[in-house]
Amino acid sequence: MGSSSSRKTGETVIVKPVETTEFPQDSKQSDVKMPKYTLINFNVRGRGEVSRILFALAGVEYEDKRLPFDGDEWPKLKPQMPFAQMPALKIDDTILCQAEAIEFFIARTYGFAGSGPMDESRILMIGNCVNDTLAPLFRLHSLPEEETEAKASIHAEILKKYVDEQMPTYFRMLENMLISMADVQIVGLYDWLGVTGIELDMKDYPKLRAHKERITKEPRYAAWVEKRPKTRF
Ligand SMILES: N[C@@H](CCC(=O)N[C@@H](CS)C(=O)NCC(=O)O)C(=O)O
Repeated sequence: MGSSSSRKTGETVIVKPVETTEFPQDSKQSDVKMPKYTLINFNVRGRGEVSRILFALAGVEYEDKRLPFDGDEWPKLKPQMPFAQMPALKIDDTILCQAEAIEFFIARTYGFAGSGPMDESRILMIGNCVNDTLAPLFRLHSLPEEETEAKASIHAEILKKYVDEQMPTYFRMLENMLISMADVQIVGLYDWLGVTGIELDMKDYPKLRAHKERITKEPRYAAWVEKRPKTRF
């Protein structure tokens, strides 16, 4: 094999074209058919909103099907849902349920699940922490106004668990990642905290403030918030 050191100055070097493997015609980008997505949920942000935000961030079209709480539309549809609950995501003729599984599908498909198994697992770890915090928040939300003592104790539980014990770790883990599903889940948590009247004093948490700004100022996120149906939660 002739080495470059044996070439004379000015000698024409013939570069043999590298043989390439042609992609089969049907897998070329232009021929890829986008699935038809339908996200089905009640007419609330609720457990469907992280998925809606992920779709907005990805710039992906989907049908945002919202059912009223009353009327017979949901009772009729319920038996067709895998676990008789919403949210659900139809991908052409396949149906997924469980909010976090749906979020993960969208995240994984459109690049919001980090890169590789460790990022994915960390994202799911944070998602589980967010869900742990949401559980008492939902309890709080369903308590009648006069249950002030019970409400105060749930408030305290949420703040201790979330703000003091878990939040600092979220941010250490998310720091080096591009926007992920976990960021959107955390922003969804702020939304729920606001709905249940929990004031989160962010002044001592510059990372938390910066995180919230980073996500909520993302132009596609902001545009979705502007145009989404206005619901109480
Ligand atoms: N773990 C499920 C909970 C789903 C759930 O509780 N769905 C409620 C609405 S948020 C529902 O479908 N309620 C109506 C029913 O059960 O008939 C998830 O995360 O998707």
